[in-house]
Amino acid sequence: MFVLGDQLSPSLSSLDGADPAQDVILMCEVMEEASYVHHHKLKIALILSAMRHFSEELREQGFDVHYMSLDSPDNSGSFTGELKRAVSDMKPQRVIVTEAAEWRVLQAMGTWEVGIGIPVEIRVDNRFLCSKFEFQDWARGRRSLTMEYFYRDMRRRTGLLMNGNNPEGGRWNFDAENRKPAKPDLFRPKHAKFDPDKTTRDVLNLVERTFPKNIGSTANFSFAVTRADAEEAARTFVKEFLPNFGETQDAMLSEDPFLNHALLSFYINIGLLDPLALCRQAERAYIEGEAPLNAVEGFIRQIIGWREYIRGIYWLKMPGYEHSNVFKADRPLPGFFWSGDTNMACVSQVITQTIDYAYAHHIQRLMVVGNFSMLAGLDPHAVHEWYLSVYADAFEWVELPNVIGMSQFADGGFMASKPYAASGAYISRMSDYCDGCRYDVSKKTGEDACPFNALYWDFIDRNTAILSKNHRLAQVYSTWRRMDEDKRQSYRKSASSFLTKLGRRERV
Ligand code: FAD
Ligand code: DLZ
Ligand code: SF4
Repeated sequence: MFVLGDQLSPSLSSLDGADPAQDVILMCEVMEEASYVHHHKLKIALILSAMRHFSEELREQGFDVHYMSLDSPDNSGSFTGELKRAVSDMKPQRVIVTEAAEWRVLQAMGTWEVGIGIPVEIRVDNRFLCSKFEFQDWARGRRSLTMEYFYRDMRRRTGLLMNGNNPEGGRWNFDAENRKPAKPDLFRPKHAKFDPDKTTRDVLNLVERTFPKNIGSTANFSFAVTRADAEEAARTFVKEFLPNFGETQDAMLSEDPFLNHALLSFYINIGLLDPLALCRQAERAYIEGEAPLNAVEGFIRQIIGWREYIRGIYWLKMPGYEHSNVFKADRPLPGFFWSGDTNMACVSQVITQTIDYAYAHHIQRLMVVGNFSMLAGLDPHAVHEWYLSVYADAFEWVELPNVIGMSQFADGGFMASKPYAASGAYISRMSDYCDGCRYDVSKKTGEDACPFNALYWDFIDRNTAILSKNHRLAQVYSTWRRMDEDKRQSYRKSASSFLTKLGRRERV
């Protein structure tokens, strides 16, 4: 059995029926995976340390695990190379794998049987609740792939928060009660943190030595790297944060980057936590009166709704989705994406936090960095590679549709019914960032005005041909057309002046 770095689950389909007396498990740290983008140091360290701990877990169950470390002189550097060597050393009768989560690796898997000359059985990844084929069936013949309808099917299918055939509380979605701004709260509990053990410390040294120029620092490492610790993080979330999860879901605070978010995506994505078990845990908190329905429904929707839907979209659209670019945007990423060094307090906060923790929550990713990237016309492929590099939870199957479809609208609206574009007013309403900003959010144009204001209208104006027929933007285009020409010109001028500075790499 060949187990990959995001397959660290005892329930993995490739391990189903495995017999410690005769089966051998192969796991390998390889340069190909560690360098297809310049991953954040914390992301590489999390995956390698969790892999090493999982290999120990398997050994404790009596399995013979062949583990190749990244710095071993024999390491061939690729999954295919390591599999070939293992097959030539051990002469197994067959190889069993669980399908890779990413298109790139699944393509390679498809070549293995011919390459190594023995049967390779590729099993479905049943940690996802909706298989690729079930999603294709759901999508077939629909005019629009609205997440909400997919989510309702998933509720019926799992029975989560269901009362017979009806949704608990009489409604499927309680978002109307969510999404409020937040106030600083010194008494907000702290998320679970874990001190690195010897195995993790070895990995941290390896990562600093091997990837000295990658973004971030391993000094901040406090992730769980074992199932037991990830489960502790999940318990802490459900007890301390879930009750307030919905309310502050869209809020952003300078001094509190995590608010009531789960900080569990990295553990779910590498297999340390089971998504369905986590949802059942959240449901139990509701049944036992420990968390309100709006919070629990909101959390469960993110996992059985958004997470599964995003994966379905990825497999519908690959290959080629990564090159979507409906707006033909081609501006390179500004240098501050790697340093946080910009006068825009919101962008600076989110990027600095990303460098520090390899984490930002959904609205920070969508409405600050993503929104800025789309309004400024940054090349969506470069934006995608940035997201894939900097977040510890970033695997292409989940990152790509979120970036290309949801945040950049680069697929022309296959996924989102309208672009998530917003002026400074939205950021000001949902955060305290504007209080400490060199720009004035209430000013619309000019040197001191919040750049998001002019960029927003410039984006609307320059993409009229693509967006003006979108009925969800009818009001926006009607406002733009009713503006007097001087005002429209001053928006265009302010945006152009900002983008010129950006192009000249001046500090903005
Ligand atoms: P919470 O906000 O507490 O949500 C709970 C869980 O719901 C998450 O752990 C996650 O498993 C799931 N979830 C919520 N929203 C989504 C979503 N849109 N897609 C998939 N799962 C979701 N998520 C990733 O896991 N990897 C990525 O690379 C990634 N890239 C993103 C890029 C952009 C531009 C955007 C807008 C979103 C991206 N997301 C990504 C989705 C979401 O932002 C993260 O899942 C979330 O911020 C993780 O933090 P959390 O565990 O505190 O989540
Ligand atoms: C992301 C990643 C990294 C950085 N390193 C490894 C590795 O050395 N070995 C491994 O098995 N997996 C790694 N991964 C995760 C893989 O990229 C992931 O399993 C594939 O993308 C399949 O989806
Ligand atoms: Fe961001 Fe504009 Fe607010 Fe500054 S004023 S923090 S740039 S939204």
